[in-house]
Amino acid sequence: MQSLWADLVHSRAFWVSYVAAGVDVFGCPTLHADLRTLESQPYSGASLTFGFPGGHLLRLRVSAGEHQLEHLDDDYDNPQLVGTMDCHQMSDLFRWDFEEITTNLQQLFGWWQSVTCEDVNGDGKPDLILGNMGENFYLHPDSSNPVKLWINDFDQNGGIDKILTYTVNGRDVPVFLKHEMEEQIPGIKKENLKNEDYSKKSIQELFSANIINKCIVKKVNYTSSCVAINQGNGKFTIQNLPARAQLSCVNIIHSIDLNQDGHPDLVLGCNQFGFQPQFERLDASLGDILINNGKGVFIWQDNAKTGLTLKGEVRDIQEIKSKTKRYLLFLQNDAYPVLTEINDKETKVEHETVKRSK
Ligand SMILES: [Ca+2]
Ligand SMILES: [Ca+2]
Ligand SMILES: [Ca+2]
Repeated sequence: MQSLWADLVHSRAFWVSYVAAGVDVFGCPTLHADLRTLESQPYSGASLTFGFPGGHLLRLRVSAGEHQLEHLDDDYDNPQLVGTMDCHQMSDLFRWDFEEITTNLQQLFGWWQSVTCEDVNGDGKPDLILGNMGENFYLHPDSSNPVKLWINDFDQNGGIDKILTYTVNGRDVPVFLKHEMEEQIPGIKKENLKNEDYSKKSIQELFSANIINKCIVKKVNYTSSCVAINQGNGKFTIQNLPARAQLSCVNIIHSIDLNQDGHPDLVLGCNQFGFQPQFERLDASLGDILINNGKGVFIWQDNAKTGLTLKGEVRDIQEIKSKTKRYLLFLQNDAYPVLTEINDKETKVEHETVKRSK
């Protein structure tokens, strides 16, 4: 997150960025930007940015100068502000002017981890590649069985709490067990509820209507990483990425024409380990390479072929060019960066761990 904002502050291309923002399932702020596209847009006046606080498409007019962005960077680090932030609040916070556009993405509430903009089918309209939690996570919400995050001061002790629920037979049932809930919301211990009774109750039965009605409720109904093909006029066709790319979350998407056939391909950085124990880790990806068939359909490449063996939590991918060669630098959480040389002919990369000199 820090590096992203550093990019925003130091890049004079911020007004052409694509931003996805929202609050993730654990209440953490999520904000993602793609700064590479629409570079020919003018500095001032209206510009385009897309935001996804659960599927909303926003048009952003940025009038803020660099000085203000530096100020915003400071603001963003304030946890009280970001804790319940959505894009409309961001608008106030950042003094950016968001205008909502009606699209068919508005029903697509994901655990969005990343977004990249690229015209993947070559029709001249920019499409969106959206990194999500994938299809291998502990919770499997869908459009009729959403996971919800309920935010309120449930025990009225002055501190904001959050409760995660999933849908069982149309009821919103807490994900966490009674003792786990009590750790977070000690006030509910006073209820003296038996484990057996607790396990049968929905959140609406555990708390009064007065509290429930005042909750901020965020929902997730879609976990696949996907490509949103832009049909124009706010209409997007959703294509899920291949099944093998759904085995882990997609933290970072790097668009690059790996095989030099004129069609943008994708390199995905994946994995997250920091979940609560019952959710286990998302660690099934070694880094994914997807080759574009020219129509925006991506074909997953076997790691034995691509040479990628990234076992860590990949957080960023940067392209580095020399006069004759192309490289990808993978940054992994709590691990050495990995530098790979792209072998254009074989869609293959050669690994080299970058170690700090002592
Ligand atoms: Ca397109
Ligand atoms: Ca509380
Ligand atoms: Ca290609």
